[in-house]
Amino acid sequence: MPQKIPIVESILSANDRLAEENRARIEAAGVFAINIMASPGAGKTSLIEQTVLALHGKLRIGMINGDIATSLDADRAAAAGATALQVNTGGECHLDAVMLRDALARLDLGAIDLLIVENVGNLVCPAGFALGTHRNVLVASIPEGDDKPYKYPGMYRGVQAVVINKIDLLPYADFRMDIFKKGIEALNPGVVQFPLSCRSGEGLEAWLDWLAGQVNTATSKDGMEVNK
Ligand SMILES: Nc1nc2c(ncn2[C@@H]2O[C@H](COP(=O)(O)OP(=O)(O)OP(=O)(O)O)[C@@H](O)[C@H]2O)c(=O)[nH]1
Ligand SMILES: [Mg+2]
Repeated sequence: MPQKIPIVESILSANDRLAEENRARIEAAGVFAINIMASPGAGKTSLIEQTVLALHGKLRIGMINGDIATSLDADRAAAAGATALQVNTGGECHLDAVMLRDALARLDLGAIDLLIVENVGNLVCPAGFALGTHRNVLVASIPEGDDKPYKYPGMYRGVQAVVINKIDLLPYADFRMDIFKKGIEALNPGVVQFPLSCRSGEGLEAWLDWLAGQVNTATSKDGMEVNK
């Protein structure tokens, strides 16, 4: 049994090394990158669509979508105005640094300011694989329930922002916002949170301001500040 542990560790450290190479490549192009993670259907692509539409003319946005199959989400991001690329993982439940490296080779980084990676819909696997992005963002949503921080702590611990999507559904769901936020605070004290609705647009402004601020701060410095 103990022999298995070093193997897992070496896979993860190989991934971390590649993630650092990805980051160097992204930064050399002056691009800021975020990794969006969430359960299936939480609203990752909807948030990307709204972000691309709202920041049109201010930031040039590239999108890499990781999905098990189809190019539906990359098509949606492209229709909103992003330079979008689809990665099909062929069954894998997450993106890893190798997949991102191969995708980066196919994307013109010189033509974008902000890269948004949409990870595979899953609240467990993506948290274990660094990609080389500057920020990890979790999209939670009201219909998933208020117990998710308690049940999926790894995901909630490893992010620098939490979007709480579908607040338009609050009147129809037994979602206790205080319990939910308490769970987040216990795992990731002080993490920035954005309750919003991609459908109604409520709350989107705060998210957009934060994101644009992150991009501007990072790209106006010599070298980017990275939260792993
Ligand atoms: N009511 C409501 N529905 C929303 C909102 N945001 C997204 N949806 C709906 O939720 C469903 C899933 O949204 P997507 O953006 O495709 O979710 P996703 O996380 O990208 O899904 P996967 O990529 O399949 O994991 C769609 O039917 C959206 O229209 C919202 O704020 N309110
Ligand atoms: Mg999607």
